[in-house]
Amino acid sequence: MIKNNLLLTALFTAACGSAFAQTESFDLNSQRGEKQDVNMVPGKLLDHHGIVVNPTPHNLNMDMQTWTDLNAGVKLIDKAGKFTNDVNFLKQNAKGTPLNITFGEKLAKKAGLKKMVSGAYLLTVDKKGINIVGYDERGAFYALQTLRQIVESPAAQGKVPYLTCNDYPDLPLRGVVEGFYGEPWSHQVRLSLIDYYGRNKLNEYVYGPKDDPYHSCPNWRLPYPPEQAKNIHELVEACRRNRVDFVWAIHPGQDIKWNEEDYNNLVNKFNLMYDLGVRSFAIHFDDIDGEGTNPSKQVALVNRLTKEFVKAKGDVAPLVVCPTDYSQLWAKPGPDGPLAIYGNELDPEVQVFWTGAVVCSDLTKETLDFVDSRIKRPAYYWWNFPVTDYARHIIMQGPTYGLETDITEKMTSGVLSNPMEHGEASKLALYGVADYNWNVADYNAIDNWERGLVDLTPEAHEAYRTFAIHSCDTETGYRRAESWETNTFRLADFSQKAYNDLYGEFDRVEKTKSTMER
Ligand code: LOG
Repeated sequence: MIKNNLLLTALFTAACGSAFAQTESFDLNSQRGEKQDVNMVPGKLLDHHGIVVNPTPHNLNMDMQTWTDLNAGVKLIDKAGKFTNDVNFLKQNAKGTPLNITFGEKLAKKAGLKKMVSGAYLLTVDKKGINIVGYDERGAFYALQTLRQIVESPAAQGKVPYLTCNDYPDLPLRGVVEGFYGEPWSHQVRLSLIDYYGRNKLNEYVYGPKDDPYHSCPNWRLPYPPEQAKNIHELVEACRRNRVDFVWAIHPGQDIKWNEEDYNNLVNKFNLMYDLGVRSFAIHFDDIDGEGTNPSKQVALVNRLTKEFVKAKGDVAPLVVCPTDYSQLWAKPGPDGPLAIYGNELDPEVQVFWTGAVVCSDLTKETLDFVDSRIKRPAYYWWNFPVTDYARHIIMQGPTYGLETDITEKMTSGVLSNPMEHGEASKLALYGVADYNWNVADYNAIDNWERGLVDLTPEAHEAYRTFAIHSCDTETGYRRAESWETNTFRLADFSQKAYNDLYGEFDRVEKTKSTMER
């Protein structure tokens, strides 16, 4: 489905800021509307002294005078036997530096972890060797990611300074929703992205490509064909290796009937996915019209599934739901409105998505206040960035910004980015999403972007930067700062210097492609 028609209606709606109720005969464009003002990118480039870790850790203290050389290898002491495959960035050697990995709430308390949450860890390097205590298995895995990034940093080259890092995530749910219209990601791209999530401490991947017919209409009731089923099982396994929760989403709302038959169809499909290894599920009621939009029926369905499927299975995570009123643009605000029905009736364990003031919008306290007070829980922020299904000729490469830095887990359970159909090209934006979610107050958009460019293309980051800085804005929709270092001029203001500078930049742009391909 192409989404970039009728933008005028959407722009008009956004400009007027008026609530826009869903129309009788459903038209997706009636739900369009994005932020139109372009702000400066916040933050500034920092000097990391050659040690780069993403997401930015809390409490990383390094003694740059004293180093342990790991080039001779480490002696892994892994009582739980969970991390053999995660330390292959280091040589193993029975006589090497001890690398001791443990995890668990009790040990974490004893070790003095600063925050008792999933993903928290304490990493120390001293004369005794390397010691890792995770709050949970995920936390210990994250400590290894921090260690790997330090060891691989330009200033380290296989060595690690004495350090302590008492680190934890600010927001509990950090990740990606493959939730765009257009060509779903290939299996290979998904696998590459899942590794990238693990490396950057993202912990959730919601699978919900709008144009997968087995996720949405017409085939949501049917099993996946064998080849696709096998691939989904592989994604679940890849997520497990990366300590990422794979959430399989269903989008049944356009033709669901609120009867026993369709309830059973849904449970049956969930069971098929359960058999492929899926242990987390979401139900998306976005972008639909007709019967399926009924909020009381949606809530009753999710509550019944919680009782009869999630709780009955015992090893399935609480459900996630995207209401039809997922944006302030048309959400009915009243005490009997759909969000209030969610707040009053929906099982308190269920997570609820929200896209903000409009469809593609900044994360603000204001919009979280609006939604949280109605749904009576912290919203799960579905951030429509860097998605470009409404502007498909654009490859969004700009800094990840538009996220207020005084947000806490009491206001949102986390930011879930909806990327472009170009999965690899979305990694730069996700580098920022991961950083923001982990360490909200220290988030520095420009610095993150500069680091991300180097991380993704160490050999060609200058060329990538030239391409990226000129490929940020969507031109319509969610506007983004672009080309902010390039000065254009009127002929009347011509000077040789201004001309040379501009010409130089055009020259660099022209060479970008060949440099990057090399
Ligand atoms: C869709 C989403 C799409 C996005 C951006 C949500 C919850 N749903 O207007 O699938 O990728 O806009 O175009 C959407 O955002 N609806």
